[in-house]
Amino acid sequence: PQPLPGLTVPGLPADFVWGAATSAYQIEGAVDVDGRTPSIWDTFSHTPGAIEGDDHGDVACDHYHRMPDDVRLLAGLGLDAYRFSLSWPRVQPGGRGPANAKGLDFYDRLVDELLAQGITPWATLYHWDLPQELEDAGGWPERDTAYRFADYAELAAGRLGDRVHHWITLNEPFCSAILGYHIGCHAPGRKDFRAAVRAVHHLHLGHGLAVERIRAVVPTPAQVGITFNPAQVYPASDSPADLAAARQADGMGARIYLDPVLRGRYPQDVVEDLARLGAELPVEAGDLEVIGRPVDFVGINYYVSDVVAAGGEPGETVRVPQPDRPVTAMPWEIHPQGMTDLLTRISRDYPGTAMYVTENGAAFDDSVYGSGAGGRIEDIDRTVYLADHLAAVGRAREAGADVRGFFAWSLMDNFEWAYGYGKRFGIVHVDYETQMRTPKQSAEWLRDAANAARGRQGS
Ligand code: GBH
Repeated sequence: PQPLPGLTVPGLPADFVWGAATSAYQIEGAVDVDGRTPSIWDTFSHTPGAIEGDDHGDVACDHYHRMPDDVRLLAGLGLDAYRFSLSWPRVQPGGRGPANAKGLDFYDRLVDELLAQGITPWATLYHWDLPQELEDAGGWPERDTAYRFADYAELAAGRLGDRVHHWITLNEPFCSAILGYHIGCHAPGRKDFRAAVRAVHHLHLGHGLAVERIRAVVPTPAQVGITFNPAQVYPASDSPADLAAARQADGMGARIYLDPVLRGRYPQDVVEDLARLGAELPVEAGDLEVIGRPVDFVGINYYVSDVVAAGGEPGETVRVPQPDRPVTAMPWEIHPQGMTDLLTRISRDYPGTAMYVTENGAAFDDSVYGSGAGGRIEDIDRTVYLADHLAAVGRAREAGADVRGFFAWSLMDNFEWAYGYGKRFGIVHVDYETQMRTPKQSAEWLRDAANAARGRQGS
């Protein structure tokens, strides 16, 4: 059996932020409680065949009803910070008009419980659960959705901003736009590339408008950022065709998101690639000033890297599997060095960017020993995965990247989108029959590694 990784992660300073993350639809359940209306994920998950096993988030981890216990659990893990998301249709049913007091009350109580336990709340405003009414009006491909998002951001930040000082506007706009509107494996399940490209721009616009509205209502020291999952691309060979494919994949997977927010413009090569594919970013005068407003940090979610080659058709790129890399249960390839390369590359190409790893983690088929309160989950593979990726963050820091924290995905097993409940990313096990939570060995390791880092003199 593999030994537990050591607790000392080189390169992480004493004030490094250690946290865990979740999102609303993946854990809350209570989908029709206290005035919440459906989001695109309610509709999508109840579409037969859309989700593995036809699973849905109606109950999920029942976190809406178990929140105080879950916060106590989190406190027991000794982490500094908790990243959660707000359900837009809970806070503002239908996506328009006044706030729903009962919906906001839930997050108000969550924040107070966290602060009472000494845990810093990090609030994500949009982790993919668009109110269904706004999708019915056209969704993110429509410009109006960006304005609706800014209104919602102001409602949420206005209520919580006296206590929540860390705000993330969007989680992974790539997934919202491309998986939701182009590939169709995520809500709302559309398959329209041009619409997806419009969605990219309107997500960015919504972000920029929201940054301004949040800053207007949250007193200093508000920290406002956005979370991306930028592709980390390597060319399959040095051939001109593969180098061109890698450039294109990097443009569509990383720079189309990073450049407008961090440089205030879209990359010209991406604009040209899109034009060849018959798509266009619907940029209007002034949009890029709004989108390029300074952020305080960028959140980076990292799971996999991509080796890319030229495809058969001109302009086609293909992802080349790397059989020598071990895989998780997804099965996604494990490549910690990709995290180092991604973080150092961002710090080189976008100088001065403060980063937090807002998600990293893995699904594995956990072995559960015993049951009930005496149960034990020795998830050595997840523990090693987290340790190897934290070490990768340490190396990026030593190479000069300003990475200030790491949030494990996820605090607990939850609704893994199109994969349903069969894939478990938690550092805490959830028994979906009883809703019992059991911290896994990885949670204990993370707690001890965080403690070891805090005990060290600054580096
Ligand atoms: C995150 O997205 C989400 O923010 C979170 O809600 C989710 O639970 C978590 O990840 C785990 O999935 O097939 O090898 O090419 C992750 C986005 C997009 C990352 C698809 C992996 C495909 C890998 N993912 N990508 S591969």
